[in-house]
Amino acid sequence: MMFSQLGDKLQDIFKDLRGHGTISETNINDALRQVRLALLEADVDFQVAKNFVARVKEKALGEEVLRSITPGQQIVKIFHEELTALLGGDAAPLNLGKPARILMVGLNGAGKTTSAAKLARLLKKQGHSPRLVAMDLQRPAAIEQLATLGKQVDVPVFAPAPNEKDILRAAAAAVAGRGNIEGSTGPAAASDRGYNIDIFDTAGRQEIDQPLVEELKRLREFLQPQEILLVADAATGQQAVSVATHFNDALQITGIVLTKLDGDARGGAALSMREVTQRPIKF
Ligand SMILES: Nc1nc2c(ncn2[C@@H]2O[C@H](COP(=O)(O)OP(=O)(O)O)[C@@H](O)[C@H]2O)c(=O)[nH]1
Ligand SMILES: [Mg+2]
Repeated sequence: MMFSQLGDKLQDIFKDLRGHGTISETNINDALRQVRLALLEADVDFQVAKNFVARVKEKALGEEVLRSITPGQQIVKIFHEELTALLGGDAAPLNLGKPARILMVGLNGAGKTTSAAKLARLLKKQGHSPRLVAMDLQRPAAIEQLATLGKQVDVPVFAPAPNEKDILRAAAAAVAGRGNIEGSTGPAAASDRGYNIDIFDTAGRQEIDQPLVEELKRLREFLQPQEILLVADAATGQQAVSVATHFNDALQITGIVLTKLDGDARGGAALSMREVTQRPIKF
């Protein structure tokens, strides 16, 4: 679904190419130009699209391809291989080594809180015992939101003490189990309660700024999470590259979660973010 429009366009271009018994450099250049346009229309970053086309061209112009009996098909095959590589092949699994901690990061409204709850539901379905940890201390409503979602997916939620503004103190309390776990009667360490995965929902910003980066870096340092997932709205479009680059440089993310694919996103953000971070799309 993510690439349905792009997929249709590419199919048309490929059909054209396959139809040629002999193939010239002009045919290839025509096709490549169309592919580049299709990628740009799908909101793929300009440089990412350019590099992709250059890679395909280099391979496609190889002697063996042009002299083969079915040059069109050979070229289509190269396209497929490079597209698969661009998309990162199969979905990468989560690293759930101990202590299994997953840090959700991203801009405001990207879908961190929603994705945290969705991920908790998925892990629970797979037989794990996840816990949601509210680490967005910017807005009291954010903790409420996570608590509500936690109830919906039937996963316990750790809420920091009211008015807590110190992220490390909140994180320490969460890890030690001090604080209000929704639906529980008293404090205890997470492991004692049988939770084996903690999902940390963090605060975002409208734009990446230094205080946000510093807060997340401290949290990362303290928690040493196995997974740092950048949550990004699939409709981010051309902003995707700078968002992904900034977060990855600051935090060395381990994967990307794309949200709102049900909307009118053109999907190109996914390709761009994967390419510039070299990190897999995990969800
Ligand atoms: N349609 C759609 N809406 C989503 C999705 N994920 C999040 N949202 C909505 O986007 C808004 C922001 O999500 P939220 O999880 O609060 O973002 P956060 O600020 O990153 O925590 C909320 O209204 C969500 O319901 C999604 O996959 N599809
Ligand atoms: Mg949130």
